[in-house]
Amino acid sequence: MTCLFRRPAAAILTALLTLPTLALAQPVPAPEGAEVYFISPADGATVANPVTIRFGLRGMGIAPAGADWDNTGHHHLLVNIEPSEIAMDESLPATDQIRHFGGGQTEATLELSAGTHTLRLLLGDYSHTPHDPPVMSDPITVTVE
Ligand SMILES: [Cu+2]
Repeated sequence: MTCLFRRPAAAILTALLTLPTLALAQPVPAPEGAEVYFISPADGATVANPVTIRFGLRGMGIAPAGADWDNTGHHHLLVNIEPSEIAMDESLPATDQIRHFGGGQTEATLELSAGTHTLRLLLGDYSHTPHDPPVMSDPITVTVE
């Protein structure tokens, strides 16, 4: 008899405890019209090391990682990685191919190996998770001498 009452209570308690967690795990919505793009280099450019890359953002603000502010995010530079290889609903790993600028940087100067590289910018929220839908630039190709 008691068990019959305890089980639904446990189920409700579990639901109550789980719901906020699920809500937190939801991707942060991207505002309508948000756009991330490369200011430089230009698509198809030939560049020399060190390469300075300037990040552009329209319709959103920059916030450092950890700052959960509405309509903000921080830049990630994708180097030779296809969006289909990235889980867009979880925190982005930090790798050579996914570089984080969690300080809110709007440009970076870095060394790239000689050859042709495909670059993209992808905004992440306070927890490094892409927004919904992801705010990602068109790819650019640069050739490093
Ligand atoms: Cu990040």
